Amino acid sequence: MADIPFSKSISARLRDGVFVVVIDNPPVNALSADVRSGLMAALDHTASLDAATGIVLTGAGSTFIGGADIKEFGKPPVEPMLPDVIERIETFEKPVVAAVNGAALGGGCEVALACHGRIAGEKASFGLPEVKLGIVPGAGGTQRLPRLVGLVAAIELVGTGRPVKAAEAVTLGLADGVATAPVGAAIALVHEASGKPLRRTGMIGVPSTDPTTVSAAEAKVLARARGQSAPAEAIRLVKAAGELDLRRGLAAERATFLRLRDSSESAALRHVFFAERAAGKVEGLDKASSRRIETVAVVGTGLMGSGIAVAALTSGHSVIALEQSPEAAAGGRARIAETLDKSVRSARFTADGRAECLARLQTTAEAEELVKADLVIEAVFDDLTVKTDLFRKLDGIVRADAILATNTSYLNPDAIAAATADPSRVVGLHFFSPANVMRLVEVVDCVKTAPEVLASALAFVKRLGKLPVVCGVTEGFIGNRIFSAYRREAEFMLEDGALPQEIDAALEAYGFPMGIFAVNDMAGLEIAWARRKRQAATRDPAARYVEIADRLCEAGRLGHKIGRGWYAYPDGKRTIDPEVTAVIEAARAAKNIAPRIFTPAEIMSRLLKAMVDEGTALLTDGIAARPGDIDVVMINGYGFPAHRGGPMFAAEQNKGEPHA
Ligand code: 3H9
Repeated sequence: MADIPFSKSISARLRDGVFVVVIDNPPVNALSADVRSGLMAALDHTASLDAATGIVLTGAGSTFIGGADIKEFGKPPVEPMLPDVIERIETFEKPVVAAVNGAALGGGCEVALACHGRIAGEKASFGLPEVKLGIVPGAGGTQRLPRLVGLVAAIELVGTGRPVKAAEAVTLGLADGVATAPVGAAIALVHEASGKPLRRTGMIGVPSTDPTTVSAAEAKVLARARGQSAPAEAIRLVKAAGELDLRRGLAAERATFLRLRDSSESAALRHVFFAERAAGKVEGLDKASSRRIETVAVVGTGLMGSGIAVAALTSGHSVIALEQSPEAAAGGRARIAETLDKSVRSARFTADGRAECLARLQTTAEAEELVKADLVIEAVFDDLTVKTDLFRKLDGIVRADAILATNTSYLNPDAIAAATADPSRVVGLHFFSPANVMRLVEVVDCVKTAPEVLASALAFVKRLGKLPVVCGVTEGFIGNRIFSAYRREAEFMLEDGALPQEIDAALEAYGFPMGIFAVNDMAGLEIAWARRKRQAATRDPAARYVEIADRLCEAGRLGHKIGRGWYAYPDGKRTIDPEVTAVIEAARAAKNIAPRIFTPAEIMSRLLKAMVDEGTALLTDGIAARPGDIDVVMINGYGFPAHRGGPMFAAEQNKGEPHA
């Protein structure tokens, strides 16, 4: 029997007496209007089709259903609405089983939850990630999930948006089984369920749970929610599932979904979603020209180098780590193994995976070994002479088609590239520390970088599972340049009357995990101090310069690791230190500045303006391609709260007045 089309993206075929309905709406089978109407039509058709015992729902390609179509948000609603399709599935007179071939997310998970059975393929995952978009599930997720997995697991999954893989889904009771061929197994389940009372999820009672355990689960999720409202709303609705009947629970959920969908928090998070996907794209760049990178060499195995090595190993690459001596190479191997161990301990990685990674790692002190590398990333001391010497040497060793990447944070990569005979093969890959954890990588398109080298670097960063943002050459690239600008503004305010703890409190209330002075303490004050000293000779003497940080460094206050910086850290706890206040007051007195009071709103307004002004300059100079790229960098590298959308988005929303 041929496929029967029900809409552009829905078709079905009878297989072993079961109607197999396939959702084919690339790229992720989102539940667009055409999918919803096609599903309704397929259900109507099957109801009257005597030859069909029931339905199996599955997705074409590698996704089951990626959720509601986020691009439809904010547009006039088009019937049928998703909750109606889902109700039709749940109340359908014949068995409907989901064959979950890939990700079942958001509305996709809600469709699966309403089916009378769920078979997970080996690549399946289930998740309700709506809170990450500033909303709650809007088609029954908060009401049906706790009926299958209980309140505690539902609070965690809905409150954090964490997806679960096939095996965990079965353990939780979310899936009925895992199969290599999920459609076949789902067909068998339809036959098994036929003629028996159907298991309608909405009719199942929510298992009763000890209220203390529920409160503990709630507190754990809310502790991580940091100023976002969606997680608390999602938890309230999950708990309501234990108290209200399905109809009233669904009505409460829908009302909350619609309210949050129109909120500024959700608009910001949707902006971030699309900005992250746009960031790695370069207009006119031929992705197909990228070279396959299998063997990666990392030069230097300090904190950054070993983190990069781990990121490359865990994403399936072979790694050659080069050090200056056999002893240092052995030390590097130990550091990489220890980082892998940590990943195993924090469940980011399995013990088997660790052993397999170490088998793909070669550590050496012989630079000639790098002839095997497709890509060499240097992560040595950030000094121009050290790096140019290294690149000159590498240039004579590596293959002609190998790519050379520098991980410099502040040096000019064009100057590093100039040390090679072929600067077109040089690109910047600015990782953030710890490089095996942080997603952001600034991919620096140097003046002479060849397009295929840039395309290869982007593809490599994506294969690492990381988030590439392309930027041009400028001191500090996108992130550190903006960071420097707003740190300068923070220091101006210090001199004018604000204290570090007041500035940090304003940033933290806005949603930053840590204020800028606390961040400086964590990073250590010595690197920026060394830079200031380097720049001293060329600094414009007429430009305002705040000396407070220099005074702290001279007093040995180099940050958290020695227990003293902008704060004191007795027992590791951040504490206001009168000695710092005295240094600040002395600096004000030396310039005859009469301190004034700053409100948190003024502090934030000035810091955001500094970020936006610098961001605008980066766009004007062509260093960043889109305002969204700047937002993505600040959110993923510098703790800017995602639910504010990034500095450029916040400024745009507030029409020139960036403080929301
Ligand atoms: C929801 O469901 C609400 C319901 O509770 C209630 C409704 C009433 N819509 O990430 P990728 C695009 S809220 C539209 O690179 P991957 C994406 O922009 C939704 N477009 O692929 C990109 O486009 P482009 C809850 C979407 O393989 C392309 O697809 N669902 C959607 O790395 C490829 O994306 C979510 O939050 C969408 N829902 O990962 C899931 N999703 O090529 C969000 C993706 O033009 N999606 N696009 O740049 C994801 O997490 C990942 O995309 C997924 C695939 C894991 C599915």
